[in-house]
Amino acid sequence: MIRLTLTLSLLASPALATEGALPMDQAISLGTAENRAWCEEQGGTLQLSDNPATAVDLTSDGTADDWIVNETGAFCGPDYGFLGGSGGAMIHAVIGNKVSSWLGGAWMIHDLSFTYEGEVGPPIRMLMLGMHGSACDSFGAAPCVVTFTWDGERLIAYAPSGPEGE
Ligand SMILES: [Ca+2]
Repeated sequence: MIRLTLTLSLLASPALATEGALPMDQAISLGTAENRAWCEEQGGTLQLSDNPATAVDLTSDGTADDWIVNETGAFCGPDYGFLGGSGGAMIHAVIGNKVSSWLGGAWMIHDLSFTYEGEVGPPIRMLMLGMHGSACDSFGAAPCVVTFTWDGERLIAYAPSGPEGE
């Protein structure tokens, strides 16, 4: 029954266009606002890597008007140093004016289709983040991938279950 409900809700999900998509510079500014302000409080200036933003389609509306802004290599200069650590650096998904942020080491986008009773459902766009093991209720170096999908209003994740899969 759960499978059927999931399948029906997936089939009924419309592809929603992103309203108010931002140009790259504004997406970078919005995504990095918190660390930029923090760095300025330290007396520094946040410097980003050469290409911190990637245009992607996270909303499945067919338009790569959403952004992943990656702070890997971000530096609070001249004196404070690099941001990030063993858990990676801040990765921001900017969809319109909505920012979702995580500490992560890597990201990728993948489409997944479920098959039910021999029929392949429509693809679901997934943002996959490689994160610190603590995000998966494990130790730091443990493999930990958390997947997010756009529900029309926000990016949602499947909540990790307990270690026994309960
Ligand atoms: Ca889009």
